[in-house]
Amino acid sequence: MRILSGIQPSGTMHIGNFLGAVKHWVDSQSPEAYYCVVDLHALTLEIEPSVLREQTADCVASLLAAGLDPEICTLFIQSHVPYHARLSWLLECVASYGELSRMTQFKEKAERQEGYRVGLLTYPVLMAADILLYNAQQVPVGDDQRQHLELTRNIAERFNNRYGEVFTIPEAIQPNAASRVMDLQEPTRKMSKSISSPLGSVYLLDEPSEIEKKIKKAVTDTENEVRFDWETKPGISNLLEIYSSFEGSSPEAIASRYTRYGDLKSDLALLVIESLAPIAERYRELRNDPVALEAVILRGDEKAAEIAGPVYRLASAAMGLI
Ligand code: ATP
Ligand code: LTN
Repeated sequence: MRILSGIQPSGTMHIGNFLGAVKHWVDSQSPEAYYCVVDLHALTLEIEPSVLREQTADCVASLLAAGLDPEICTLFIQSHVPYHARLSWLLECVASYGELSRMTQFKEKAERQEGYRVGLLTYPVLMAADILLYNAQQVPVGDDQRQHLELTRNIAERFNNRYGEVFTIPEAIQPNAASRVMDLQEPTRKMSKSISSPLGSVYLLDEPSEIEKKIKKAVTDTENEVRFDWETKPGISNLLEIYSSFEGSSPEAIASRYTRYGDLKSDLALLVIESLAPIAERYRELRNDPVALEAVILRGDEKAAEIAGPVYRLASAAMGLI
């Protein structure tokens, strides 16, 4: 089963990225799995070049620390494989302005800034190129990316109908629990790298004391009943879902073990601290060895280009480029 997924180096990885996507990358890694750090996507919002450089290396080290094994799967950097940007242009000439301007993520991010970049609008076309270049059948992503996956399918089908069967039609794969981890301070908004309140996100590399503080201060409600119910208790339901995803049992079963919010929060803090500690330790080792990181990336870039090159050439020839 060919798999592809991507993550932006737009900030430090949080438990939403980990539980919603990266944990599943690790579980489904195989020689048919391709994972990329999508640095071109990170340029759609303002980012300092030196910061992007650092965060790209941080992101690679975090993915390896979380359990990706470059002996098993392929880990590469999007901008190092030139076919992504090239296919994106071809697909921009297949996608319509109307469908791109209706994307929820575009509308939310564009609303937050004046004079937003054109790349913010065309972002999902580049994502479609990432996926279609590898003939991916499955794309493990969090819930927020479902709409982009649907658009990718539409673009691929339109291309195939107009120019001949070039692309595989992919499907989104989502985790059972925690496909949408919410901000701890605003549990009706997703936990996010680029838009976040200081206490709202738990990062993979947070110190234990910070993790404990953030979970203990998580916004709940004024009732005093531990119950899994997103409608009326988003704060508690978010904590239960995070718990469930780290522990493996259902949120309802976890809820039945607690009567007090304080006890639930203390146990969850311990569980998260214990689960993240080995990742943080491996991260520090890897991040201090830039030569080894570079070797992993170089090899991944080469393996990725071997797959992407022929697919790009098929697509460009089908459209009439000589
Ligand atoms: P940004 O805020 O900069 O858009 P992000 O935090 O949404 O970043 P991405 O790099 O865009 O992170 O996403 C990487 C993966 O993590 C995607 O598969 C996405 O669906 C998933 N993801 C992101 N946020 C969450 C979340 N709060 N809950 C579950 N999955 C998430
Ligand atoms: N848009 C995605 C990141 C992303 C991606 C991809 C995910 C870029 N290219 C290809 C899956 C497959 C996001 O998480 N915001």
